[in-house]
Amino acid sequence: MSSPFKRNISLTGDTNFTGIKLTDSKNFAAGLPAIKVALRHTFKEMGALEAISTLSHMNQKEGFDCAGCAWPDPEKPSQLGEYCENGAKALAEEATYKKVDADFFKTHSVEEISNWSDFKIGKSGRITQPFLLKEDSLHYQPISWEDTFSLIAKNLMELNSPDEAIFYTSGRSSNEAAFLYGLFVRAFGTNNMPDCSNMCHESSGVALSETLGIGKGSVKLEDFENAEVITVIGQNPGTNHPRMLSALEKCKNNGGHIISVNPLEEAGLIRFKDPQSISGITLGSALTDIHLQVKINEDVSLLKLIMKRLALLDAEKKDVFDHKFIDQYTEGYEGLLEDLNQYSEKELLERCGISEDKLEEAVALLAEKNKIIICWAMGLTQHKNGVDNIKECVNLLLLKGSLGKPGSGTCPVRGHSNVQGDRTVGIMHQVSEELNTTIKKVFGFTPPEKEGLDTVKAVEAMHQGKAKVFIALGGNFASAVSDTQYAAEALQNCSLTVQISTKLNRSHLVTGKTALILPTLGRSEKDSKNGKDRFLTVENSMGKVHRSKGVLKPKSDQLKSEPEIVGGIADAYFMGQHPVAWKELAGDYDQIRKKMSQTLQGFEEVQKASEGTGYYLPNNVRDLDFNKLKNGKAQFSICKRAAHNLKSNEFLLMTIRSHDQFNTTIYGLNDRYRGIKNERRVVFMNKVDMQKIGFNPMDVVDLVSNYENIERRAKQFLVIPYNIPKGNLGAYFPEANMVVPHNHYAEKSNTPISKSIVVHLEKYK
Ligand SMILES: Nc1nc2c(c(=O)[nH]1)N[C@H]1C(S)=C(S)[C@@H](COP(=O)(O)OP(=O)(O)OC[C@H]3O[C@@H](n4cnc5c(=O)[nH]c(N)nc54)[C@H](O)[C@@H]3O)O[C@H]1N2
Ligand SMILES: Nc1nc2c(c(=O)[nH]1)N[C@H]1C(S)=C(S)[C@@H](COP(=O)(O)OP(=O)(O)OC[C@H]3O[C@@H](n4cnc5c(=O)[nH]c(N)nc54)[C@H](O)[C@@H]3O)O[C@H]1N2
Ligand SMILES: [Mo]
Repeated sequence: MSSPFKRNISLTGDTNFTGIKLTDSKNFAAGLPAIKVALRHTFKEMGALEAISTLSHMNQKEGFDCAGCAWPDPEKPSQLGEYCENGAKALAEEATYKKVDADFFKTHSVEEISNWSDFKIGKSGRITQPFLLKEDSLHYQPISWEDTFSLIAKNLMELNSPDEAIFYTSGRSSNEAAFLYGLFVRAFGTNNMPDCSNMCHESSGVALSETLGIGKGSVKLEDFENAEVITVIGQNPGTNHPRMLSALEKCKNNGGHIISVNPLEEAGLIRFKDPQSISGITLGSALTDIHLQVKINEDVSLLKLIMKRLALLDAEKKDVFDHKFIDQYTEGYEGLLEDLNQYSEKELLERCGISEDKLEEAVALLAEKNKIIICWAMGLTQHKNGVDNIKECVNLLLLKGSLGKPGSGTCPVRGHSNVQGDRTVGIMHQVSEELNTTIKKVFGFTPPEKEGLDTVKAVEAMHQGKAKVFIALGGNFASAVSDTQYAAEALQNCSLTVQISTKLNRSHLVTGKTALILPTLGRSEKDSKNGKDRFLTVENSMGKVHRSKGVLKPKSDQLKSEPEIVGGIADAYFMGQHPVAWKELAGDYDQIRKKMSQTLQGFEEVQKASEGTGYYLPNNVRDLDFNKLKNGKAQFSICKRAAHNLKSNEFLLMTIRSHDQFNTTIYGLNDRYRGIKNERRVVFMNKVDMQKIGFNPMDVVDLVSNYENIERRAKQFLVIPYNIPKGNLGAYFPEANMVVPHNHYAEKSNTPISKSIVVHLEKYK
C-alpha cells in the first residue's frame, strides 16, 4: 500500500537572525517620527499619490473604517487625518501593489514558501483569484469560483454530522458578512463557531457579563475627557491603539491623571506626541502620572492591596467608597471586604513587586477621585485567572461608584477592528436562546441547540479526528492559536481547509489534505454592484455601529466580497432547498441589514448607519440597569490569583506584540519604542536574572516549557537585557506560540495563557 501523500511544511519558516541593532528604548511615542514611518510604509507598498489620498478617507464619515484596531473615531475627525502610524501600515499591507497570482504558485511550492519567514510570506502580496491545493500536490492551482463552492459543499455533505465542521472567524469581517456566516453555520446545523475573540477578550466578556450584565465596556469616547483618573492596565496603547493616546492626552489637559499598570514601561504610556495635533508635534506631554511596574500575572495581588488600603481609609473617613451606590446597585460588598481581610499586606506587596511609595501615590489618588475609567487588554485576559483579573477591576469601580456616570466606567480595549461587532451579530459558539427564537421566526428554520466548539476545543477536535472540515472567514488560525506543533497536526488532520483571505499567510501552507484559498475584498476597496458602490457596517470598541465604504479600486477583478462568498457557499450547499434565498440575500446588503434589524436586539436602527452618522447599541451599565443579574444588582466578586509555583530556574513568559506587526502579519522587523531594530527573535530579560544564571546580552537561547512532562521548545532567541521585573520574560507572538500549551487556558473563558507561560531557558545548541 502506498503511504498517504505528505507535505513537508515548516512551521517556523526561516529562523536565521536578521542583523539586530539595539538603540535606547524610547520614552515617548508618536510625533513626527511616527508620521515619517507611516508614510514610508504606505509609499513603498502603494505609491505616494494613492497613499496620501487614501489615508485622507480613513476613519472619516464618508470613508472606510481602519482595518487596524477598534478604537472609535471622534465626532469631529482631525483635519490632518484621523489615522495613526499603525493604521497607515495596515492600509499599506492591504493596498500593496504586489500580487499572489497563478504564476506565483507555479513558481513556489507550499513547501518552499513555508521555509520563508512570516515577514516574507506576508510581503508576497494580495491574493488575486481562488486557488486549490489538491490532495497530492505541492502547488496551488487556479480554480473557478463555481468549482470552489461546489467542492466545499461536497465536503460538507459528506460529513457524518454537521459537528464535524469548524467555522472560524477573525475580527475583520463586517457585521453583514458575519451575520450571514453565523446564519449559514446555524442553518447547516452546528454552533462550531470559534472566533479570534476566544483568544482575545473572551475573559472580558465572561467577567463583565457575570458582574455587570453585558459583555462589553461601558465608556464612550467623551468619557475620556471627563475622567479624573484613567487606569491603563495590561495594555500597550502606544503600539496597539495609538489613537487612544489622544484621548488620554485630552484627559490630562482637563486635569485628569493616568495610572499605568504594566511590567514594562511602554513608550506611549510614559510620554506622547500627537502626530495629529500641531501642538503635539512640538510639545510632547508626559502621560503617565504613576507607573506601577507590576510583576506578570500579579494584578489581582496589586488590586487587592489597593482596595485593602482604600477600605482602611474608608473606615476612617467614610467617603472613600460610594456607599450610596454600593447600597443601591450592588451585591456582595461584605463578602469582598472579608476576602480582602484574608490577605496580608506584606505578602501582597511582595508578590506584585510594587514599591510602597508608588502604591501610596496610587491609593491617595484613587481615594480622592470618583470619576474613574479602567482600560485593559491582553495583559489581563490571557492568563489562567484572566476572568478574575477583570472582575477585580470591576470590584474597584463598584466600590468607587464609577459606573454609569460621565467620565467613568469599564473600557476593555478591543483588538480587531470589528471583533465586537462580529459577536454582536451572532458569531459565537455559545447558544443564545433568544437569538435562536428570532432566527426561527424571521428565517423559518430551527438553529441547533447544542453548544459548539471554541478555539481551544476546535483544535482538540481536529487533532482527535472529530472534525474534518475547517473554514476560516479571515485570520491566520495556524499561527494565532497556541501550541504551533499541535495546531498544525490538527489542521493537517482535516480533509479540507478553506481560507477566505486577503493576504498570504502560514494558514495557507499548514493545511488539510485539500486546501482552498478564497480571495476577498479588503476594507479599503470599493465594493460595487451594477455600477453602484456599496457600504458595510462595523461596531467600534465602544458599541457604536457605523458604516465603512472602501475607496480604492480592487486589486483584482476576481475578488468577491465576504457576504457574497458566504452566500456562494450556502447556495451551493443547500441548492435551493432551504427557506433562505442565500444568493439573493448575500447580494443585497440592504436586505441583510433589514434582516439584522428584525433579528438582533439593538439593530432596529441599523439603517441609520447608512446615513453615515452611526448609533450606539443599548448598554445596560450606562443606564445602571442590572435587572438581568441576580437580585437585579451588579455583583462584587471574590477573585483568585494564579499559583505558578515556579522552580528556581523557571520564569513567567509573556508573548507580546512588537511595534511592527498586526497580530501574525509582520509589517517590519523593528520594535522602535523598545529599542530593537531588525530582529524579532529576542527575549527580554532582567539584568539581575541574567547575571544569576550567567547569561550575557545576545546569548542565543531556546525558550522551553514543560507542562505535564511534554516539552515544547521555541528555538533560537537573543537575550536582551531589559527593564522588566525579575522572574519575568517577554518575547514576540506568534514566534513564541511554540511553547504555549494548547490545554492550559483561562478558567471559564478558555483564553490561552499567552501572557503567563512557565518556561526555562536553555543555551541554543
Ligand atoms: N499595531 C497593532 N495594533 C493592534 C494589534 C497589533 O498586533 N498591532 N493587535 C490588535 C489586537 S487583536 C489586540 S487584542 C490588541 C492587543 O493590544 P495589547 O493587549 O496592548 O497587546 P499586547 O502586545 O498583547 O500587550 C499586552 C500589554 O500587556 C502587558 N502585560 C503582559 N502581561 C501582563 C500582566 O500580567 N499584567 C499587566 N498589568 N500587564 C501585562 C505587556 O507588557 C503589554 O504592554 O491590539 C490590537 N491592535
Ligand atoms: N501567543 C499569543 N498568541 C496570540 C495572541 C497573543 O497575544 N499571544 N493574541 C491573540 C489575539 S488577541 C488574537 S485577536 C488572535 C488573532 O488571530 P487572527 O485574527 O486569526 O490572526 P490575524 O493575524 O489577525 O489574521 C491575519 C490574516 O487575516 C487575513 N485578513 C486580513 N484582512 C482581512 C479581511 O478584511 N477579510 C478577510 N477575510 N481576511 C482578512 C489576512 O489573510 C491576514 O493574513 O491571535 C491570538 N494569538
Ligand atoms: Mo485580539
